[in-house]
Amino acid sequence: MALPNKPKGELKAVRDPEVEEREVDILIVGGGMAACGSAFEVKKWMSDDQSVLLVDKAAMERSGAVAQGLSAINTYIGDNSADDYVRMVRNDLMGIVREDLIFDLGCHVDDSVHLFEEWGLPVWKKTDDGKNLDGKKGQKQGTLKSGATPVRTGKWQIMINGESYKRIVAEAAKMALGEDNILERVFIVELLLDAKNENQIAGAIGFSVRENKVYIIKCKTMMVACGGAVNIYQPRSVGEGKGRAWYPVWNSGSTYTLCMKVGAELSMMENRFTPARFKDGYGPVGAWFLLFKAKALNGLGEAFAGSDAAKVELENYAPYGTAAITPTCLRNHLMLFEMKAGRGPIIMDTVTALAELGKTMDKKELKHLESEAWEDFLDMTCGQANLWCAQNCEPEKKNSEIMPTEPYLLGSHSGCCGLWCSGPDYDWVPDAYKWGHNGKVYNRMTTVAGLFTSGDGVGCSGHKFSSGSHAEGRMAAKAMVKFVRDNKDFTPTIAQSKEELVDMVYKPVRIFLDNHEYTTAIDINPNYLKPEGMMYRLMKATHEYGAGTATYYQTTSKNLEIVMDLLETMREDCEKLAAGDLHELMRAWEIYHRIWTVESHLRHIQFRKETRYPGFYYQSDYPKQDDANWFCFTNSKYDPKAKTWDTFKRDYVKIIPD
Ligand code: SFD
Ligand code: AMP
Repeated sequence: MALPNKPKGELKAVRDPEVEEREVDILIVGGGMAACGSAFEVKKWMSDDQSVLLVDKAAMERSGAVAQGLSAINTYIGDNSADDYVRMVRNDLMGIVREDLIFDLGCHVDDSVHLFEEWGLPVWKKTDDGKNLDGKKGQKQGTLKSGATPVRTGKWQIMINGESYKRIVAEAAKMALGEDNILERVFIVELLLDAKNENQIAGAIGFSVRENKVYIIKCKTMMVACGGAVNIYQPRSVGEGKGRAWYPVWNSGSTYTLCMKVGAELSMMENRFTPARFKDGYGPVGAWFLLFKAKALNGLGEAFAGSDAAKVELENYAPYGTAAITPTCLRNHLMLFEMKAGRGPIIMDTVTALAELGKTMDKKELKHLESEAWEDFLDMTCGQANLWCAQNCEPEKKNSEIMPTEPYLLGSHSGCCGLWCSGPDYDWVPDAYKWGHNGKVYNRMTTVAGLFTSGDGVGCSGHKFSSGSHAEGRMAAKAMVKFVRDNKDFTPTIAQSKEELVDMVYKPVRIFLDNHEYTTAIDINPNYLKPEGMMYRLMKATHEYGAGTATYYQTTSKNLEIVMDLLETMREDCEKLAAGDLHELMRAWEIYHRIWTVESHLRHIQFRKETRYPGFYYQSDYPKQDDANWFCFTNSKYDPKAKTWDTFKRDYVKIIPD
C-alpha cells in the first residue's frame, strides 16, 4: 500500500528505525513495466499456499520510465515475424546479441499489447482508406486482437494515446496481485545470499522512504527489475535545468548493482544508449522521423544523412553501416561527424515535414495533425512541450534543434547492457545459453540460483521497449513459480543478524546524527559528505574521463585508468555518506548504486579493445570495430567473497540466418 504524500518537508531520520521482517516465496523488486508484467502473471501459476510480495521505491501508478506516459509502443510484431524482429535487433546492436532471448520475446510481446488495449489503452487505428484515427475514434475500429490495423510509425512501432499508460498497466498489476502483497515507497538496498547454499538468493533488505522503518525480506526466488541507470553522467542540462533527463531520473542502476554485488554475471555493460533527442527538452525523435517523415538537417540546411559523404563514412562500419536501416548508434555518429566538422547544429525540419503531410489534408485534418505533433510530447515528455511554449516554437513554423544526450545504461530500449540470463528451454537454444538450478532450466534466471530479471535488466537483447519489458516480466514470473515448486524444501537462511543489517542500511543516518553539530553549515563537515556532493563528483569524473559529452563521447586507455581510480576512491568515501532525512538516505543509496553501475560500464569498455558502438562512445586508441578479436560478448563477475572482479569473453552464436 502506498503511504500518503508527505504533509510538509522530509521526514527526519532517527537512529533506530522500526524493523519489519517478512518471508515470502516470490519477491518482485521494482514496480515498472517488467515488474507489472510479473505481478499480473504470477498468481495465474502460483498455488494457494504460495506467497508473493512486490516492492517499489515509488508509487506504481507513476513509477519508472513510463511515469509520464508514452505516445508509441515501439515493439508490436503484428504481421511481421519473430525471425525478422531478431534480424532488426541484431542489426541495430551491431551484430552481437542473444538471439534466443530476442526470438522468445518476439513470440510473446503482442499478447501484452493486446492486454493493454483490453485494459483501456487507446491504440491508433488505420481506416481502409488509409486515414489515422486516434482516441475514441480509434477504439471504435475494434481491437488489434480482433484484426483492426494499428497506425504503424515504423515497421515495429504503433501509435497510442498513452498519457495514462502506466496507470492502466499498474492498475491491472495491482488488481491481480492484491494491495496486501505490495509495498510502495520502499527502496531495496542490498540482496542477501543464502547462508547454507552457495550462490543462491535468499532475500533483500530495504527501507521505507516515508517511515523510519527497515524491511528484511526472505524469499525463495526473486526478480529484480529496477530499470536502467540515469544521472551517471553529467546531463547537458545543469543549474536550473538540473533534474531533466530523458530516461527516468529515479532509476539509479539498482538492477545492475543489486545483482552484481551478489555475484550475478553481467554482459555487454560496455553498451550504452546515447539517444538523439530534441535539445534541452529531451523530446523523443522516433515519431518525427518515422510518422511525420521529418529530415534532420545540418547547420548549412543540408539533409546530411543521405549524402555521399555520409555513405562513405558509413562504409567504414559495414555490414551494419551499409544496411537498409542505419543502426541507432551510427545515426548518432553521423550527427557527431557533422558537428565535429563544424557543420552543426543539427536541426529537425519539422516545418517541411508538416507542410508536406498537410498538402493532402483539409483544414480540420491539418489542425489535427498539428495537435498530434504536440500530443507526441504531451503524452510522454511534457517538458519538451513546455519548452516549445517558452521558446515561442510552433513546429509548423519553426524548426527545433536535436542533439545526442548524455549516456544512459539500459537493456530494453536501443541499448543492451544487463545481466547474463538463461534463455528458454528449447532444443534450438545453444547449451551455453540455458541453465538453471539442480538440472532444470529457468528462463531469464541470472547466474545466481533463484535470482531473475527482466526489462532493462536482461542484457544482450535490446529493443523490447515498454511492451517487451512487460512481456518479459510475465515470462520471468512463470519461471519463478516453477523454481519455487521445484525447490519446495529450500528454506532461505540469512547469515547476517537483524542488527547487522539495520546498521548497514542506516549507517548514513548514524554518521549524520553523530557529527552534524560539529559545523554550522549542515552540508559541510570534515566527518561526512552528503550524497549531493558525491553526485557532482561522480558526474564530473565520468563526464571528463569516461566518454561523456565533454569529450564528444571519446575516451582512451589512460582516461579510463584515471576514472577507474577516481571511482575506487569514491566507493571508499561512500563509507562516510551522511543522511539527515529519509529522502537523503535514498539519495545516499542511489549514488552508491550509480557508482557501482558506472564502474562496471567503464570496466567493460576497458576490456573490449575496440569501438563497437560509434556514436554511443569511442575508444580513441581503438577507434575501429575489430571483428576478428571482439565478435563476442564481454561479461564480468564480481566475487562477493573475495571482493574481486573477473572480466572475460563469451561466444556469440548466430541462430537466425541473415
Ligand atoms: O519515445 C526500485 N520507452 C519507450 N517504450 C515504448 O514502448 N515506446 C516509447 O515511445 C518509448 N520511449 C520512451 C521510453 C522511456 C522513456 C523514459 C521515454 C520515452 C521518455 C522505454 C520503456 O519505457 C522502457 O523500455 C520500460 O519502461 C522498461 O521497463 P523496466 O520495468 O525494465 O523499467 P521501469 O519501467 O523504468 O521500472 C523500474 C522500476 O523499478 C523501481 N525501482 N524499486 C525498489 N528498489 C529500488 N532500489 C529501485 N530502483 C528502481 C522504479 O520505481 C520502477 O518502478 S521513446 O523514447 O522511444
Ligand atoms: P526514439 O523516439 O528515438 O526513442 O525512437 C522510437 C523508435 O523509432 C525506436 O524503435 C527507434 O529505433 C525508431 N527510430 C527512431 N528514429 C529512427 C530513424 N531515423 N530510422 C529508423 N528508426 C528510427
